[in-house]
Amino acid sequence: MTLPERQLANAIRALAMDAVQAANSGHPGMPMGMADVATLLYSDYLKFDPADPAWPDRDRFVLSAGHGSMLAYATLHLAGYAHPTIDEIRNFRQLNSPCAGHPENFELAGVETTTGPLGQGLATAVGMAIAERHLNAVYGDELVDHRTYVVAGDGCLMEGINHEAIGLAGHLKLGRLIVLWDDNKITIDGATDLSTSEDVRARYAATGWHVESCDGHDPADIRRALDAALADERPSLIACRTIIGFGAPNKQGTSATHGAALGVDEVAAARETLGWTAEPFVIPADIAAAWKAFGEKGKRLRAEWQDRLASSAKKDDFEARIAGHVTPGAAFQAYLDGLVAEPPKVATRKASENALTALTADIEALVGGSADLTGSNNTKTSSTKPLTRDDYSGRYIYYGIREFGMAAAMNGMALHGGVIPYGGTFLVFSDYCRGAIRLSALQRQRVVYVMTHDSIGLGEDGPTHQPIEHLQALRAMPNLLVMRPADAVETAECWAIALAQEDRPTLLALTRQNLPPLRHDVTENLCLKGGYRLRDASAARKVVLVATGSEVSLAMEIADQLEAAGQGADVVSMVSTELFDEQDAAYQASILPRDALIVSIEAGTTFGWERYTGRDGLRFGIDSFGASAPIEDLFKHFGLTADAITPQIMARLNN
Ligand SMILES: Cc1ncc(C[n+]2csc(CCOP(=O)(O)OP(=O)(O)O)c2C)c(N)n1
Ligand SMILES: [Mg+2]
Repeated sequence: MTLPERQLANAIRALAMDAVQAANSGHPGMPMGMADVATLLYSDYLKFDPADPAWPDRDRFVLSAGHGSMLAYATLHLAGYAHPTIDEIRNFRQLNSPCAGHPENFELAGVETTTGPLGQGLATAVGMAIAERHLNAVYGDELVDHRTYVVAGDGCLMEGINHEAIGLAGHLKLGRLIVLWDDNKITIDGATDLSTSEDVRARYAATGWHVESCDGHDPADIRRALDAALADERPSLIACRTIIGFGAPNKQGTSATHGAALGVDEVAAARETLGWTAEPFVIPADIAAAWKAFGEKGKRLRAEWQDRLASSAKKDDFEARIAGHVTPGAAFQAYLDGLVAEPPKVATRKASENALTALTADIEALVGGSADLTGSNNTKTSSTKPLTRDDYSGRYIYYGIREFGMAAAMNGMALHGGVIPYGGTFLVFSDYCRGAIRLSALQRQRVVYVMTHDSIGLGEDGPTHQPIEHLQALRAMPNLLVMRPADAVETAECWAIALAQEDRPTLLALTRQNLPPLRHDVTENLCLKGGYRLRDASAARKVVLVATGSEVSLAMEIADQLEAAGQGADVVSMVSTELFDEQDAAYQASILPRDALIVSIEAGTTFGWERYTGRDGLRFGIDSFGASAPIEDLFKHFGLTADAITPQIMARLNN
């Protein structure tokens, strides 16, 4: 490097303050503070090739402190990625610019993950580091050998998810994970000593991490710390002591630089202080050339990697693995046929395990796990041996009691590629994962959430464990497929659908209690329609009973009673409202005809079911918290029995 590092870093500072000034919105402090660290990372450490941002063996760079998005946009631009262009940076935070307020993985190649909700970027990076080690164990150093770098702020380290994430990473000894902490002692409200007196280094050390500190504005010291991190076999935290807003003479070191434009005068003063004479959005040619040269090493490394791949016996397998298009194989078909031959009365969580047993045998990319509920979620199969610090080739992760950490790690695995993650907990604890489920959906990632104990049907554990509002709350989330199968056949169909969703996560809501078999044909995956007629009315149709999961068999009982009273009733299994909503209007009308009384039955909130029943329909569910009791008593107590429901439907029909 012929230019002083400081000048190269000032290119980041200038772009950050000018873009934020132009938008009159954004966060200049963090990019200006971490510019020196980022410059050294890009010049000497990060393995990347701007010509192929998706190169599977690239290092992953995660900007966990997503508010500092201009750091990501500036470095990608300067390093020579096709995007963002300088015009796109000029339009920072404006409609149609890929330079969104916070980095979005679907806007820019090179943004490895969407960040902004503090702490989650780091937790996602843990999943990337797990996927890297796993694929390394499967394909060897010659095809998979890269690192995951994270830039995280005080906020990322303060969030609760941070502790879940580093606990998992320390335990699994993810030595290729390096977190660069922007230790600027400032957050929005002011100095960090307003709200914390934690010894962060000690916490990381106690969690099995290697910890370094450095002066984040001294390239030689940053280099020393990074070299020490590379040499250590534990995951590393590097506390980079920095000054937020470095270079803005009157505002640096204060929260005033955190999240607002510096102002015209302060930007001018910063130019003076930094010795930066170029006009806004202009990068002097020598500095631009030096930045572009950073990618040269990666270009060569990628070419060498490409050669190794071309001559590898594992080439086809590896490429298919990264492409990630999977279809259930022979074992799965045999399992389906067995369900028809001998229909089982099982809980859908058990049916899920049975489907998974077949799927994990055929599909190596599936990596499962549970947040300490393996025996309850039924997520482990004979094909998935534990993934441990001593054997990363395993395909089952004991996440511990870390639901949020698990969900974020699964996002990281999916984003990394080569792995299709699924993981379990109780449905009620989807609340604990919700922030990460939301990022699965926003980032369009194939993550499968196996959420069992999906209603009061779990019985004695009581209201803290009984989901009420969860199904509808999850259905309200865009781009999340929520599926609640009614028996073993539907559960298998749901799994096949989940694996085919390359651009969205799926959440399977599964029962603890046994359910009778309802489907006796597997020629067509009926769950693909989201809602379908499981049973036709015998008498002239007056009623359509729309139920999900465990309540579909209840609807069948009610239909029997209605038919006995001369009232024709269809039964619709509404396994996924999202998929049903995607069907054409004619299909929807054929399933939910306007001339029938539509009745919804789900052992959860009735909120939102008007969407299908109309205001004139009937909705049966639970609009309070549950209770602790045996299952039969609970369904009776909450009025979810045929004997309680049928008379109410009859009364409405006779009205
Ligand atoms: C989960 C979450 N909570 C709150 C915020 C809002 N927020 C954005 S940045 C920030 C302060 C973060 O402080 P720090 O990480 O030290 O960033 P710095 O001010 O040093 O740039 C907050 C509270 C957020 N983005 N995510
Ligand atoms: Mg800070």
